[in-house]
Amino acid sequence: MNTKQMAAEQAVQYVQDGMKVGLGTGSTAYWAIAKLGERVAEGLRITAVATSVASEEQARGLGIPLLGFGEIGRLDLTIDGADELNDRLELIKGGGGALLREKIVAMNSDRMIVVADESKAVPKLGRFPLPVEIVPFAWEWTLDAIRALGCTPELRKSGDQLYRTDNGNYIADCRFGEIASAQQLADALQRIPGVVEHGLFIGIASLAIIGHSDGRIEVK
Ligand code: ABF
Repeated sequence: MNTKQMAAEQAVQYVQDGMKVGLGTGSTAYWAIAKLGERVAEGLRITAVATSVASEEQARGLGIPLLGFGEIGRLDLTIDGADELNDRLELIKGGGGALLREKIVAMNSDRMIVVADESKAVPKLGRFPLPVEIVPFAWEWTLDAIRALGCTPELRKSGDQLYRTDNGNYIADCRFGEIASAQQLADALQRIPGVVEHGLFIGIASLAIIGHSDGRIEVK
């Protein structure tokens, strides 16, 4: 079993009968959905919403009952991956481009468990470029405003086209280097009008489950 699978399967132990569950996105969340599918086949009764089309299709294929956002109400638990996490359970997410949907789902959940392998755990956030979703209108000005916060932003590409999120927006990948205060940076980004959302998740994850290559599963 790989380290991502170890972490993801441990997280699924927190899912109880009757829960409403948010399904994350990415190669770690994939294993959580796979395990949930097994448990549903064994009789676990849950309902779920997904943060991406890929996760939705995986869940549907496994027979996990999916509901619309208007039907399910507040979620009990979301299990999702991250690109980086620190000891305060502050996260960088959005490497896969779904940060807005992931944040909406996580913030409508009573609990979010982040699952990751050991490579994602860092003392300080910022080695991974912070994804920031911005509207296409006047993107040059928005990029200037982000740059003024002390980073080198780069618009994400997909082949020779600019990458578009599921919401039709651009992603600026922002190299800040070590982020001294995630909260201050989040506040500053939120004040820029062209910024739709950023990949800093602060005060959202309540538990992190980290798989280590020596077989240890760390819970924090
Ligand atoms: C999602 O998938 C994203 O927020 C993050 O970018 C990515 C992590 O993927 P993986 O688990 O494949 O590293 O959770």
